[in-house]
Amino acid sequence: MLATEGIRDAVSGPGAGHAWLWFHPLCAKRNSPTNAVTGLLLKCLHPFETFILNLPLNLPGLALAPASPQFINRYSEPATGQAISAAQELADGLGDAAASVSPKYFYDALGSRLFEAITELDEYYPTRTEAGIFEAAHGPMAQALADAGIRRPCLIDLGAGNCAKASRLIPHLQPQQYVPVDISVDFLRGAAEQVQSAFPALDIVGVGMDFSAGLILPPEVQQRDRVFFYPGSSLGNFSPEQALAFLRRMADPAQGQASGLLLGIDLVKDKATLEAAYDDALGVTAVFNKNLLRHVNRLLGSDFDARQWRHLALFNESESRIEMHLQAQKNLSVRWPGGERMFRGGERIHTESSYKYTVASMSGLLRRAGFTQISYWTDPKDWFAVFWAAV
Ligand code: AVI
Repeated sequence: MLATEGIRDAVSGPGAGHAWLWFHPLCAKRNSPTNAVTGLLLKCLHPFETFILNLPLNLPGLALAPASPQFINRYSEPATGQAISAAQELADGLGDAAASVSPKYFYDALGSRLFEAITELDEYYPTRTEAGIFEAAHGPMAQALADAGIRRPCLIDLGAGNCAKASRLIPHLQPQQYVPVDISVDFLRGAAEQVQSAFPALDIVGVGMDFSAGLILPPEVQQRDRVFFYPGSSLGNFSPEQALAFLRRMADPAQGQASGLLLGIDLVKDKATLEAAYDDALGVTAVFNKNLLRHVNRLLGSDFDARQWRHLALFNESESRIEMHLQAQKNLSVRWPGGERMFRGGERIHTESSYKYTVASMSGLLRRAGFTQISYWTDPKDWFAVFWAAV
């Protein structure tokens, strides 16, 4: 009763009797009385008088348990009719003459934590540079949404991870609903719970899904004023053709139904800065790259030995992309149920491309995808850009 005592004292003076909280059942969100922000009644019994007050829930000192976010896991189900299983996709990529594994397989629970560590490295400038842009320009960004007629957006956070970036924006954009989406389901569940603790009144719908395979969101996600939030230059992990198709799906009224997009994208810069960002002195990115082999072993049943592989990160200037590879240190073979692959020493598995754009090339891509009213903000070195694009 500690929490209510503060309120009772504020209302009726010390020693005025006892107090209790009452929640209006019609306002209560499923399993979550604390979300009934609009309908909290406090009734204070006094030896001589009765006070009935309608108070907001976020009173200082009102230490109630936070609400739980809704969580919908679509990851084990195919996101489109044509979707193939992870094991089949992995076997196909490893069987190609130029072997590859999709970078989405970096993000098991350990991979997600390793990526968090990468974002703290001195060499990995994108995360803190982007954070600086959001910090400096959240006012104009909120204004850009308002200018597009969007006041209480449904903020859809693609590849939400630890939800840290959106959490910093939520107070400025005041979303009606927050929808963190990620393939790393367990990690996302924990992160969504933390956001809910920080914003108990916010309607949160966590969605576990592989959004690279399709952007049709569950019916629990609000259809009006959808603003996709795609920070961190994750769009750069698609080829430009895939990026265009993805942005088109986002803008499509039959799929993503976006009203707008807030997009963070890394810009072209000198090769040394780019390569250091993907091959840091501590070797964290190397571990992140090799952890993919453990994840593949679990999904495919393969017998990769991470010690036999070397991390490589190179800037391919003609393609305007950083490439990450795993290179076999000697001749070796890898087996999995129903398949096998021999790798010669020096042969590579292409694990990631991270495309770098110019402001002009990204603006062009957004326009071709159907977005209009494009604005952007950059940092003082022009290393990174945040775009706002309305449909
Ligand atoms: C998530 N993505 C945008 C990161 C990037 O920079 O391409 C992934 C990453 N790979 C190595 N370091 C970071």
